[in-house]
Amino acid sequence: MPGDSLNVGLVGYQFMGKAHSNAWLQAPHFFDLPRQPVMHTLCGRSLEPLKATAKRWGWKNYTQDYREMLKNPEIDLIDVSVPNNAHPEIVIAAAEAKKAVACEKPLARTYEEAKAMHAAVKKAKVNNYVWFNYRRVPAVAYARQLVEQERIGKIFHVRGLYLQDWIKDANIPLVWRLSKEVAGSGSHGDLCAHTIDMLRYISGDEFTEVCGIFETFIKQRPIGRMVEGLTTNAQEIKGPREMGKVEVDDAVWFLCKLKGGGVGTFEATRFATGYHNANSIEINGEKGSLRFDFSNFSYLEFFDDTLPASEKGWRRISCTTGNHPYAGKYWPADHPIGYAETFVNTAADIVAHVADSKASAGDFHANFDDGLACQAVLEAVTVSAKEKRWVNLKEIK
Ligand code: SOE
Repeated sequence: MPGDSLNVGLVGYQFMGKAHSNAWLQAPHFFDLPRQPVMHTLCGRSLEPLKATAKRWGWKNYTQDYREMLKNPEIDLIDVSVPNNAHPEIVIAAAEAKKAVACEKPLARTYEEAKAMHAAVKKAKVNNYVWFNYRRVPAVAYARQLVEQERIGKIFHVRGLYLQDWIKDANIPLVWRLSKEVAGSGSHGDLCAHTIDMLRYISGDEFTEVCGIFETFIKQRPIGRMVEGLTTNAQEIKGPREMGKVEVDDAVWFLCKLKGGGVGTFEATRFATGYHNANSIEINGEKGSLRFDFSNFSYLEFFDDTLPASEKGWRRISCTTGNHPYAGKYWPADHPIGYAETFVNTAADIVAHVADSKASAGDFHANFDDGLACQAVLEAVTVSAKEKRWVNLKEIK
């Protein structure tokens, strides 16, 4: 119903909470939306930062108990941007309360948890969304269009790399992203989840078998909290500290086979000195190749092998024109958007989908089907690394 509002309750206000707050705030400024997202309630554990964050971003209310939001009939959608161990309880309760749910990636710590969350949204028949925000980089969405237009043809190779370096200092504490109990895995669930999803999205292909290895370079770290985001002031925490065992991967590599016959290599690490957030993917097909690198956010590289030999070469396409996905909503060509807008684009697509599931380009992706498919790949790699063997996805599902 055009003109209606969409009341959002957001759980979590740290790094992702900030990205989501900004997304709900900005989406109606750039997109003509069929419903108006209203930043109804922000939920978090610690009262003072919660109050301050609610005020800063313009959330109308705040609460320390997410169940209050579930009881409130005014709230339409529960947005979950808390650490992974808290996803299942909140998502399942929100579905049971018949709220639409938008959950951060990875869906959960394990396939079993993700399956229960998936079953809950299916049973309750509520709209479900996963914030795989890199799908909504214009260049990534354009890559998918080129695959759909059969410009790449049969896929031979895929190469996914997600490189960070923020924990290579041994003084960085055992923060939640490094806790098996809280995060489930390390760089694997945090970073590979994105690349796995990007590959599924761009290619429309599915993983069938994987073979992986994990490495943990620093086995013990001081117990402590991360301030926010991916940084902590290591200077402040030097000196004698209680140490804890690192039980997650610092880095992961895996090989994969795809349903369409292609093969792939993936790597994710938090120890790639000099790379703070380098997310890249490359696809080589029969008719052409695609390359996306987050550090060149606005560009998609395309090699069209169907051109006459004299015209062949890598093209660097600036995905900022009105014809490129999302780009026309913002600024004139070559006035680029960035990381924050991947969340704004996601929020806009969610609102359009909630308003009218059929009119808004069919099924919304990424939904919980996609979240669960990604989780199956994550789990298969985990089993493979543990048991030192190839694992077929059928063993997991
Ligand atoms: C941390 O490693 C992180 O913030 C991920 O959790 C995000 O999903 C990614 O976009 C950037 O890195």
